[in-house]
Amino acid sequence: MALSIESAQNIFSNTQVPSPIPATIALFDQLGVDDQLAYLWYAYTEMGKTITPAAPGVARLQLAEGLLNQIKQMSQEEQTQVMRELANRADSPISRSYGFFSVNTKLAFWYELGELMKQGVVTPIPSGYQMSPGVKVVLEATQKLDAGQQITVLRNTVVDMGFDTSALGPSSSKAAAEPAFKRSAPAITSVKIEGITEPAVLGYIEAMNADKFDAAIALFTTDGALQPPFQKPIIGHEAIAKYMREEAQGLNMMPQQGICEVLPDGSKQLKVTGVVQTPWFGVTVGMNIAWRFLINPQGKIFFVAIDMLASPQELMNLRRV
Ligand code: 45D
Repeated sequence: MALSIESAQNIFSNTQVPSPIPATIALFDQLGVDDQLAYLWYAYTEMGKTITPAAPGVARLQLAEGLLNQIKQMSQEEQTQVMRELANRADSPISRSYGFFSVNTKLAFWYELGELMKQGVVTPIPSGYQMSPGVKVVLEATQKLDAGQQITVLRNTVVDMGFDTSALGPSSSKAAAEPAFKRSAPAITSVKIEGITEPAVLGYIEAMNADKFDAAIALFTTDGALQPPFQKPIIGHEAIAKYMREEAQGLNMMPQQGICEVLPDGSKQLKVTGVVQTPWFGVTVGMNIAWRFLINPQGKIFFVAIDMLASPQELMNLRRV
């Protein structure tokens, strides 16, 4: 029987629990634009403290420099207006340029803007702003999340800002090469996962922990797919490679345990749980995640989904039913 991505998406579906992350983002989406910016500012002043200062990197900040310089020259009212346009996903020149940034360049742009706010060069919250009760509701919902979930909410809101350029095709100016993240610690070279001996899975983690994306992709079937948290599957070597270069650099993957089941046709489904660290926060924030792999009878990865766990208890949830 041929494997299908649709059926692969449903492996171990009985162990999936609704995530509080989209629920929190849904509350955020209901806020007015000034309330959204205020919520993000309060949330960021709490969580942003542990961002690794070197993470944005000089090369990446250069990609955002043009926009940041324009904003620095503006009056306070104009600065506030730009931030509203970004949050509203408006079709304005700055919001369009931002929309073409990669995920990490968007984060670096806001990181630097935050620094400029601390220096008093850029205005944080509109003058005369009055907080509505809804902001408190979203902040309280956010406080109930673990640290890894909180930074995911922050990341996803930043990614969603700016004009949606996906329908416009690639940027007219030559797409900038994605700068590298510096690894602070040497890559973990021999991976051990309790309950797992599958070479494709161990090889995948080892390659990803060294940013060897070509080696990781060689483990996939040509029609293989990778499904990031809260996203649709990314299909085929080229698309997965592009995604990994933009979003999977510098990650520390620490899988802990897993289960493997052999299916009648010789393919295998595996679920592995563990912790992932992003180069933005280093060792200070761990994200509890699960990988769900479908390996074909020839030992190649046909599908892998990465899911954020709803709670740390889910790390141990490897039962089948
Ligand atoms: O003034 O196996 C605001 C894959 C506005 C690959 C701001 C993966 C107001 C395959 C915006 C708030 C990648 C899928 C200022 C595995 C304001 C694979 C500034 C998983 C100043 C395992 C805000 C990887 C700022 C995972 C600067 C799960 C916010 C990766 C910065 C997860 C926020 C990574 C940052 C995450 C958030 C990174 C830097 C969640 C970073 C989050």
